[in-house]
Amino acid sequence: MTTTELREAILAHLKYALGTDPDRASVTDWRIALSYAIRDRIVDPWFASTQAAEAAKGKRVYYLSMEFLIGRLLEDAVVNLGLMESASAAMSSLGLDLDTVLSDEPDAALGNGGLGRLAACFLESLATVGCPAYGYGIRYEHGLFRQSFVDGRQVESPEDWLRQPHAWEFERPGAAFEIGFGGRVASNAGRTEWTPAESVVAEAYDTPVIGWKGRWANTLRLWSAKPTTFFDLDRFNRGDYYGAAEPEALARTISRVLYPDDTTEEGKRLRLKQEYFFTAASLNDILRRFLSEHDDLRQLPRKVAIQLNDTHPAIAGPELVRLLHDVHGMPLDEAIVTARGCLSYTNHTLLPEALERWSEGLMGSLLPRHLSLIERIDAAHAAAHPDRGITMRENGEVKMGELAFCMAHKVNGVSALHTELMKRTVFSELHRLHPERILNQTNGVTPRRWVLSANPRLSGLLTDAIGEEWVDDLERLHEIEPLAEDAGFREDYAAAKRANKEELASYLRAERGVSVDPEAMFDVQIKRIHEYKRQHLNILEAIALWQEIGDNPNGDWTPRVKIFGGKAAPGYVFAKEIIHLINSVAQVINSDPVTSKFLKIDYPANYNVSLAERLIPASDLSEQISTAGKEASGTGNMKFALNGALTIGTLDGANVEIRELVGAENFFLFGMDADEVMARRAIDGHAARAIEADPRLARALDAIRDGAFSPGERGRFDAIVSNLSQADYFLVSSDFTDYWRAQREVDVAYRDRTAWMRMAILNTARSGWFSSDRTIRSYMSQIWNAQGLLADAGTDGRDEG
Ligand code: 6GP
Repeated sequence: MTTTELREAILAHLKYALGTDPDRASVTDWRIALSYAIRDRIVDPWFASTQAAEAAKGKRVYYLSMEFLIGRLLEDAVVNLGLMESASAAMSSLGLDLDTVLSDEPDAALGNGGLGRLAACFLESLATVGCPAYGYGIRYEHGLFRQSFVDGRQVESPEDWLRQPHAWEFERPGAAFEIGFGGRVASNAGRTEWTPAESVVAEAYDTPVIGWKGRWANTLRLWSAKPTTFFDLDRFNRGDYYGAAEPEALARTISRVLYPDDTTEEGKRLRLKQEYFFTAASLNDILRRFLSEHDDLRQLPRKVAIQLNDTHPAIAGPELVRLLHDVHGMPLDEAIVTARGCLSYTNHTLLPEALERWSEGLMGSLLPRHLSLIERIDAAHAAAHPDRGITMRENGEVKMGELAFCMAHKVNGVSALHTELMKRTVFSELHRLHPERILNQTNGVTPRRWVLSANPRLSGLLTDAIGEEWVDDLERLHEIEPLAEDAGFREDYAAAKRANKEELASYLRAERGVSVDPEAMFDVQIKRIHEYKRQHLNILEAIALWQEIGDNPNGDWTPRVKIFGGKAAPGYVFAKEIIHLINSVAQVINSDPVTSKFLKIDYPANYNVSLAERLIPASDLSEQISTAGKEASGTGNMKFALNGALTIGTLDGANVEIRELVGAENFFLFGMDADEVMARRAIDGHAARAIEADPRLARALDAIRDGAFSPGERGRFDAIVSNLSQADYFLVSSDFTDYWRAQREVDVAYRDRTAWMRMAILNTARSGWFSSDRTIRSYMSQIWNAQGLLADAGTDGRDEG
C-alpha cells in the first residue's frame, strides 16, 4: 500500500465513518481513522485464513482464557503488515506525528499480569505460524483498574478503555448463545435435563489477530453478557424505572469488570458465573462450528484442541461432558473420554492460595448439573484407580486443579523447574497415576511486539547485521554472537541502548518531572506487586545502599536509577504496604542532596503493557528476584534478556533456562535454590538469624522502624519490619546478604563498559529460544497435534490423519 493510498483511505474514514473533517479532527479521530484504514487491510487476509481453515477441515485450536492482556493494537497491526513507513509518511503528510497518534490508543488491559500477557503473545504467534485458532475470553467493559498514588499509597479507579469507539472489533449479534444458571435437574425418559432458573445471552465480538507479514489472521472472540429481555415494560409502565432496568443491569454485571487479582481465589459467586459464562459460550460455539463441518461427535478430538489457560475455564470439562451426553446423547463414559481427548490444561502457579476451589454449595446452586457430573467424573476416576481416594473434592469443595487435571489429556507447566515442582508437589498423586500426562512448555514472548516494535533501534541494528529473518526465526539471533567481539558493533549496540535510555529519561522528565542521568545504570523491576516477587528485597537493598553512600559520599559509587512498576491487588494489604514503602523511600532518597547523584528511585504509576514497551528497551538490569520455587516462569525476564538487559536473579522459573542459555558468566545469580528455600524455612528463627548476621540488613530495617521514611509516623511500616524479622515466609531476610553481594558485582561489571556491552549482546544473541513461536510450535506438536496451514511455516505440527 502506497503512502498516497493510505492517506486517501484515512481521509475517507475520517469523513465517512467519523463524520468529521481534517480541520476539526482530534488526535483520537485521526487515530481511529488510521485504525479503520489499517483494519481494512487485515480483513482480506483474515477471510482468506478463515476460508483456508474451512477448506482444510483440519484441527483448530481454541485457547480459553479469562485474560488477554493485549495492550495497544494499532502499532502491532501496522508493524505486522509492514506498513510502518507508509503510515508514518501518510500521517506526517497530514501534519501529524505517527508516534503521537499510536500512543493515543488506550491499552486493552483485559488481564492482570503474566497469564494474560502470555495469552496475548500466544495469539500473535498462532497467527504468525499459521495455526488455525481462536482465542476465547470475556469482553470486559472495564479492564484492570487504573492505579494512582496519593501520598505514596495505591488508589484504584475504574478503567474505561471502551469509552472511545474501539476500532478493532466487529460485533456479531448473530453469534449469541443463551447461558443458564441455577434451576433444577430432572430425569426425563432416561435423559437428564437441566432447566436453569435464570439466563443471560453471550454475544460475540470478534477482533482479528494478524500475524507477521500479514500471512495469516485468526480471531479473538470475546463474549459480552446481555439480558434475554432488555427491560421490563410492565414495571416501566408502572413508573418503576429502576426496576425496569434491572434485568439488563444484572446480566451486564457478568462482563462488567475483570477481577483485579491474579493470585488469590476470588470467592465470589460472580467470578464463578463469569467463568461458566465464557466457557459455556465458547464450547457451544466450538460444537456449532464442528457440526457445520462434520457429523460424528466421536471425531471431536481429531478436529478440536481446547487449551485451558489455568483453571479459570476448568468447568469446560463437565460442560463438554454435559453437551455431549445430556444434549447429544453420547454415553457418559464415552463423553468423558471424548472431552478429555479435546482438553488440555496449563498450570501457571503453585501458590496454594491461587489454586481455585469452589464450595459444593455454591457450585450446586449455580451449576447443579455440573456438580452432579463432577461427582460422576470423580467416581469414574476413583473406580479406575481403586487404591486411591477420590481426589477432586475435599471438605465440601471442588478442587478445580484436580478437575482440570483429570479432564485433560495433557497438563503442562510453563518452565522446566515449575513443571518438575508440579510433579513433586501439587499434582504428585495424580502424576503417579498418570505419569504421561504432565509435560513442560517453557513460555515465550512475541519478538514482533517485544523487540521489533518496542525497540526499533536495536531491531534496525539486528536487521543490518543479519537480515530480517530473525523476526520470525528468532534463534537466528545466534548469528550476532561473534559480533560481541566486534568493537564497531558493540559501539552501535551501546549507542542504541543509550538512545533508548535518553528517550526514557525525557519521558520521565516530561510525564513525571523526574530527572535521571542516562549514564546511570537503569535497574528495573516491573511486575505485579507480590511478596513472592520480593519488591521489598529490592527496596531494602536500596535503603542499605543509600546508607552506605551517605557514610562515604566521596566513594567511587556506580550511579543507579532504580525503577519500579506494578499494581497490587486491591485487597492485598501487605502488597499495598510495600508500594507505600517504596514510594516513601523514594521520596527521602531522591531529595537527599548528598546521595542523589548516585542513587535515584522512580515508581511511575499505572504500569501497563505500553509502559513496559518503553521501559524494557531502556533497561540495563532486570530484577528477577522471586523466592525460588514461587515464580512459575516469568516472561518479563525473557523480554529484558532479548533487549540486552542483564539479569540479577534467583534460580526460579524460566530464569534457570535463561541462565543456561545466555551463560552463567552473563547472569548475576544469587540466593537460595528451591530445595534450600524449603530447608531454610524449616529452621526456627531463620529471619532473626539472618538479621543478626548482617549489620547492613539490621541497619536498613532499623531505619524503617525508626521512621526514617515515615517522618512523624514511627511504626508506619511495622507490619513489614515485623514480617521480615519473624515469619518471613518468602525469605527476604535470608536472601538479603547474597543479593547485596550480587548487586555489588553488578556495580563493578557496569563500570567496564566494553565487558558489559559484550554481555548484553550475548544476552540478545542467545535468547532467541524464548520466542513464543517456538512455544506455540511445541504445543502444536506435543499437545494439540495441530498443523499450521502456511506453506512456509508451522510444519512442526503433525496431523494424526
Ligand atoms: C503467571 C505466573 O506467575 C508467571 O510466573 C508466568 O510467567 C505467567 O503466569 C505465564 O505463565 N501466573 C498468573 O499470572 C496467574 O494468574 C494463576 O496464575
